[in-house]
Amino acid sequence: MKILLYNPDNGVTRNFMPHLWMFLLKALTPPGHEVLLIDGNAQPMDEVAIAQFVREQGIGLVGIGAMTRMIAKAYRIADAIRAVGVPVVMGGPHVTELADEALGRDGGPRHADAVALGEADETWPLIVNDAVRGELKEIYAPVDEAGKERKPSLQAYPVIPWHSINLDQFNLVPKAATRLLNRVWEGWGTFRIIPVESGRGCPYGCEFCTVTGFFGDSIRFRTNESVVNELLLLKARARTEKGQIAVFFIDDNFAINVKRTKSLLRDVIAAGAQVHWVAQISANLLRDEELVDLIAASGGKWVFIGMESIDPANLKDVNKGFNKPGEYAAVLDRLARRNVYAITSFIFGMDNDTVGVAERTLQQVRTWPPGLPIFGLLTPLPATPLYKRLETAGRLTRPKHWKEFIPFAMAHTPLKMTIEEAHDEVKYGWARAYSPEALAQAVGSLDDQPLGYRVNIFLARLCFRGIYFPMMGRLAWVKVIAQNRRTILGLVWEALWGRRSRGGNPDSPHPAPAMLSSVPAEAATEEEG
Ligand code: B12
Ligand code: SF4
Repeated sequence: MKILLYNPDNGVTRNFMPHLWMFLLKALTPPGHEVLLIDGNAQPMDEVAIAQFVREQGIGLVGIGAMTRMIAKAYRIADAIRAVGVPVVMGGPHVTELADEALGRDGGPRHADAVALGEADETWPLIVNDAVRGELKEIYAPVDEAGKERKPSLQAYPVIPWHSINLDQFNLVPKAATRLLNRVWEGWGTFRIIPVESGRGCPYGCEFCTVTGFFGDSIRFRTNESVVNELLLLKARARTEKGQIAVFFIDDNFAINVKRTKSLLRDVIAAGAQVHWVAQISANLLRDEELVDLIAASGGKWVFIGMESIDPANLKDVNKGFNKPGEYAAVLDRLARRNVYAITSFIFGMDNDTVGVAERTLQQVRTWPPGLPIFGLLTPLPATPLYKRLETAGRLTRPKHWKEFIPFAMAHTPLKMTIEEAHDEVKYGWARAYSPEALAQAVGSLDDQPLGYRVNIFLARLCFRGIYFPMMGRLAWVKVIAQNRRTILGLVWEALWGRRSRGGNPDSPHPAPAMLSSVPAEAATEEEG
């Protein structure tokens, strides 16, 4: 049977990384089937196009996975596929919590023939076999013989055949640039960020998060050997195709068991399996100097830290009191001393937030080593403790917000500001943190570092900017490049003619362009609304 696994686009921007579930389920599919993957973020398709694809390809089963924010699109696509007579099975966090919605048992239309609840590592092969026999059940739950919930062990993790999987749709180097880059900068024809998991589960139970409920508070790990082998496979692929591969360890808290993380990173180093990697680690676990040494030595470049707020009252409200804003700066300095930088994630619209929260947050951010701040709004995801609290208090303004997904829009009223004010805060955060002045300041704050680090921070910021600012078309890129021309010129200048002393090198035959590397921090607050 031909099977299609499909992940809808997020409706806002192009995702920078493929979704792991598709590769994992492909690897877990019983032999004898052909599995095709389409990630809507890389290959956008509408309902008509996907229905036509399914018909033309003779697909016998479609699996769709989606987060809450993509579920409306997922349902539309599922409807179109079912209309041409092909069964659809849906999985992932949203339908796990609201299976009745997908199955049309809540009074609404039916979108899926079957739903896979929770982790589907063990149920997926059963689903495929049932589909072959035309005997799909409505619900597949990961339970043992006694009907008790069973979380899959990750000890016998499948080998994802990264060496042979077609990853054409996931090259971050734009097609137009591939040929040029291949010629002038060997080894940069492709650049892919690949999701790898080393473990699952997080016991912290933050109020807005689905992870503790979904993966359970029992933490499970793959063996070090299986993770190391996967990294070696990816490294080998990058070498053969003369491209770059970076890994995103998608574990919710990569250092949740510090002892085990250290042992994994030591094994990575010993096996020569270092690749550049990113991982999510909570700030409290980054107090350990030895851990941070190992992060840097094993290829760690960026750590995603869910800081959420600089206000301890907010953190306490959402059960994240283990985050201590007072130690954020020390944690980030500890990382930056090893040239590891942070993606610092903030949530606005929390109960203790008032107007000006974005600027207050940015004032702190500007005192930290340069990183990639990101801003979102507190969102009541189904089945989270937050959802229940707001529902009970009658504060949900759009209780089924996912049915009509609106990016960066609140679904409840914050306590100390209006919904519009919360929206303005998030816009302000993105606009100021990624203004040309802020980008120049980030590059300038690394003035004592080699050029490579500054280029790295600049490119990372430029690309990350696309999470909020639409940068899909060529025109949008041209505009961004024009806005940031002074920083770009400064970096290019240094790459071509070497480092310029402050005020310009009097002996240089080339007059130095005005570099923005010395733009004062305050300038970053004076642009774009
Ligand atoms: C990596 C990641 C990202 C990446 C991008 C996603 C990517 N390309 O992988 C980044 C960092 C960009 C990201 C961003 C966001 N993320 Co995110 N992310 C994750 C994370 C940490 C890992 C996802 C993963 O690969 N898990 C491992 C795989 C194996 O698990 P899985 O996807 O759940 O798949 C299993 C089952 O669900 C099931 N399954 C899944 N799909 C299907 C389909 C079929 C057919 C079947 C049968 C089974 C099945 O089988 C799989 C194997 O057991 C999860 C948390 C988590 N641990 O899952 C959050 C998570 C998915 N993210 C979440 C959220 C909310 C977001 C953001 C909205 C955050 C924000 N406020 O900005 C953004 C939105 C991004 C966007 N694209 O629009 C939520 C989603 C909750 C929900 N109900 O929707 C999660 C669960 C975390 C949380 N805080 O609750 N995210
Ligand atoms: S620490 Fe992160 S993954 Fe764990 S419960 Fe909190 S938000 Fe979710």
